[in-house]
Amino acid sequence: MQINTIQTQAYSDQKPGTSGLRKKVKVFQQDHYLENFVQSIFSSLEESDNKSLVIGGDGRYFNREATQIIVKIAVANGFTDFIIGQDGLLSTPAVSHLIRKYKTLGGLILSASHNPGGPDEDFGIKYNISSGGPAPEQYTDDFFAYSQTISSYQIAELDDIDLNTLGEQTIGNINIRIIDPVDDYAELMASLFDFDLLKSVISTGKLSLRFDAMHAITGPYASRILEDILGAPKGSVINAIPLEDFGGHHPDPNLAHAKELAELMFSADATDFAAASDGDGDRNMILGNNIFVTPSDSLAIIAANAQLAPGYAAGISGVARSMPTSQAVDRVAKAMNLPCFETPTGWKFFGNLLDADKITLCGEESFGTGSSHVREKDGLWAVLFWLNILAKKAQPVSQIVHEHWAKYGRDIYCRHDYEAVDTEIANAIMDHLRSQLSALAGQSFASYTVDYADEFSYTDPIDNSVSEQQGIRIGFTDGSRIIFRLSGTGTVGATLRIYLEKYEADATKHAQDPQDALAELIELAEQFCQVKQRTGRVEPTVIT
Ligand code: VG1
Ligand code: CO
Repeated sequence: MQINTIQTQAYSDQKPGTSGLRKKVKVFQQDHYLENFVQSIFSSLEESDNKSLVIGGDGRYFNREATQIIVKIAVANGFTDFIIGQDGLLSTPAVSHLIRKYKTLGGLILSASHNPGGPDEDFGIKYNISSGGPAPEQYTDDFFAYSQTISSYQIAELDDIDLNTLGEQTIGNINIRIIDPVDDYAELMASLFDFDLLKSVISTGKLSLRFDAMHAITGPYASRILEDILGAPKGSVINAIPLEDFGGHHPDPNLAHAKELAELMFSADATDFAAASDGDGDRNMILGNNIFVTPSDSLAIIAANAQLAPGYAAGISGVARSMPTSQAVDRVAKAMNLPCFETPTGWKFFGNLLDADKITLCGEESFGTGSSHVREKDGLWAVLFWLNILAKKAQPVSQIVHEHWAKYGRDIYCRHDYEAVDTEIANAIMDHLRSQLSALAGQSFASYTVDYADEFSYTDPIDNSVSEQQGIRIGFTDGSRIIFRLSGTGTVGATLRIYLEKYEADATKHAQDPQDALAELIELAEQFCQVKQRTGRVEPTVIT
């Protein structure tokens, strides 16, 4: 087989963010852009005898072309065994599982997750290591460094591979296995949850549900598991066909982008349970009849009820949450006498804790929940966990949530995002915040007194690696917090995220609307960061 060396020029902007390299499709389509980055990954990896890779993506525009290019570059770089999802499709958690199950060196995920897709929208690529988890910063720093000086890449002269036909294809010493994207994942889910119990309540209509796949990757997974295996009536999974542009929407499961589903759940036609997932299937939004469960509460409730699912009946070793995620899970950990870790934003920071069995469950406020079953957050896993809890407890979602709050108190929570802010203005906002930090502790603002104000820095307890500048935190003496950070997944300008949290022990105040309960903190946040004043915006782009 002919291997060609192609001369190229480095691009200066291939620095991976919170979750891989994300850019507009048009950026990826520039000459040699994708090739450069893929070669930078392979050239940065340590020499290994393991020559196998998993490849799959969320089906967005450019997924197929990118898959073909990656295979050819991988072959030229010595890879001989490939596991690829049919049509180039695999969800992020499914890739993580396949890497672990088939012990490949790693995997490439083609996705920009919750970002919109299409010729004028976003594409992304992420490398996962042999544990199944996202490449930690030591890796991504190397990829970036290599990409800045790359002068050539290697590519094999191969015909495009047939992505549609299941089974093995052999080309010389190269073995390519096209697999059903759902089979292995469905088997894993059946090993963790009580499928017989779930089937008995779902197929009989005792527990009605709606799942919005948002025309993204979880369509095939949810249709198979919820409808075919567990017997939910056909049509329970909506927007089930993956589309290259997600039907023109943001495949982002939150109250703003999964609006129809949210409206249904607050109407007379509400089902007992509803959920949605994102572009690549790792996020989840949980709703019950007349209630939205924040991701932070969802993590806490799953932790408190973990023993109800067979895969977790033996107990959990500990929990972790990203720093901006509410402290709801901390309260459960304390009551259960479990270790609880606070990590920077991004799933890669949970990897070491999971590998060392310091934690079993972890989550992020950004609609991400997961466990040690894979090394990614997992949307359908969270849905099945909730269904398992509902089936066991035989109570409505709202009762479970309110009883949880009554026991632990409620961490009233919301996030305000200002998207596509001019980068210079966004950086100036962060600098302005930094300049205030040293003087804030002890000062009072309205009914709040600042307890601490700092910039979050994380030392990984397993490998002692340090990650700095992971968000600005202002904590108050009553446990309330305001956190500011800039997104690392956006592709246009900068996105400022403001996270607001207030603890309420009094059960008579638990039914409050978060925007009302948090009004004073929302005003204070503006006073500290001046985002409205500096951008002229009157309100956040998205409130979740
Ligand atoms: C966002 C979320 C973060 C999540 C990341 C990847 O990052 O805040 O919690 O891990 O997206 O999720 P940022 O840097 O934009 O805040 V996914 O589902 O887009 O891979
Ligand atoms: Co995602």
